[in-house]
Amino acid sequence: MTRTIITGGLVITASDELRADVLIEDGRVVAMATAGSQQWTADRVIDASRKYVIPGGVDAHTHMELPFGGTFASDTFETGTRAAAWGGTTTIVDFAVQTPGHSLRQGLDTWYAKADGKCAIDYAFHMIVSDVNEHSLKEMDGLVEEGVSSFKLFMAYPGVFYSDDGQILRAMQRASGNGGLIMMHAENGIAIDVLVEQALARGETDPRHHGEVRKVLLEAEATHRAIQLARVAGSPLYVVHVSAEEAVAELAAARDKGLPVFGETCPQYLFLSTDNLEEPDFQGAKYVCSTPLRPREHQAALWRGLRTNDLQVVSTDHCPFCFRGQKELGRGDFSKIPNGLPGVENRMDLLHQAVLDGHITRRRWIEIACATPARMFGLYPQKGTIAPGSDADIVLYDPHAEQVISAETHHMNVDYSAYEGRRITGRVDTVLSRGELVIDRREYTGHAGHGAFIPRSTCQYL
Ligand code: DUC
Ligand code: ZN
Ligand code: ZN
Repeated sequence: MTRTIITGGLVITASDELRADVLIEDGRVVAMATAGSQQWTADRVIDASRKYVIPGGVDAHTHMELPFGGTFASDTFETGTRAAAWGGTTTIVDFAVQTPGHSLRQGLDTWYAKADGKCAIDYAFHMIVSDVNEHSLKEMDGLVEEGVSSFKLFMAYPGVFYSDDGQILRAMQRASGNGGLIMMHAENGIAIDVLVEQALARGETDPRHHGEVRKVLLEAEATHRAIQLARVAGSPLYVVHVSAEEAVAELAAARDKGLPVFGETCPQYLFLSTDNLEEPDFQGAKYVCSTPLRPREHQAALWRGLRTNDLQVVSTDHCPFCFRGQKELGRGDFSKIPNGLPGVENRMDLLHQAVLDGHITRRRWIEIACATPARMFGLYPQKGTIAPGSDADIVLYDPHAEQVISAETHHMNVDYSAYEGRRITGRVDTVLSRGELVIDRREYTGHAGHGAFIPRSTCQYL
């Protein structure tokens, strides 16, 4: 039996802040006590004075090695989970993909194989359903039993991931019966594709046009439609990567009616804007993702939504493509730029900066980045908190350290940073995953294969 004590830090969870010592045995938290009040013996004592002791981050939206636009997201499960650990995230929920014409089983098995033996931290899966048919609907039940209890559908990307309203309704009906949670990419992709074609015909080929054709109204319309379809089906709904004020308003109206509707936003929508998409010399391609970045006025509504709980989760939608060789596929045609931004390493730090900037409180930081994603996706209290019985996924966070985010120093396998040059106060110092040191005072001590697949229960808000 290995015993570790973390002493003298400020333990912050979604509900409490207290000076406490934390006792870990065999990978789990077994006790907490007022700092210095117990004479525990241990094999290892970790001094957390002047540091926060926080739950490891739970990033509920990543795409390691996602095939997209003729290429693959550049982080593997090995590089991406190592970078996540560097950034204080100890669990990711990645998206397994069903390829049209194939079963959910085949898609999920491909993702198990990609991740097996590669991960530095624990991981779980959602399932992207891109071919809703009698067989895949039946398969959803088995996946919920297996611990893959959430299903992403797309109202965007016709011909790739897209489902029509009838398919969406059927999947929602199935989820309402089996306890699954439907996650929605809410953009009207049929209308967007018309606008893309028209923009290209006018010679509008630069990255900024990606933001212009993917209109706020088409996000708001799809969000509204997804909510109504979920009501008809009697299913809960989780809208991913919410970027527009008008989409937040749709979620808020639904929640005011008491509907089981949830919303996630991402750091890129909180910290970046169409100003980035407009950067010259094709640099805007670095910021092409969908939903797209919005004019900066939308940021206030997103922060407000996070404070009022109209938005509950901040995940990254980490989907990195290198500028050289990948984003460049879209030179001369913005619709060929692979969609996605890197960020799995930056989320906890950016949100800590948001605490200092007065957008959210410290406990809300932990709630939106750790506790709520764990509850939303059936991982709590194993993940997302520090409490007796929880996995010892713990971050020692130095709230006073200064850092400048840069591709020169980050650990993600991508040749640029979306936050290049941004000054952050606060930095991860030490990371434990199930009691094992993965980062020890800014040294990587983890290894591929430590991370385990974690089967999930169903959404814990229902
Ligand atoms: N959006 C992205 O930006 N990348 C991958 C898929 C998605 O929906
Ligand atoms: Zn999406
Ligand atoms: Zn995504």
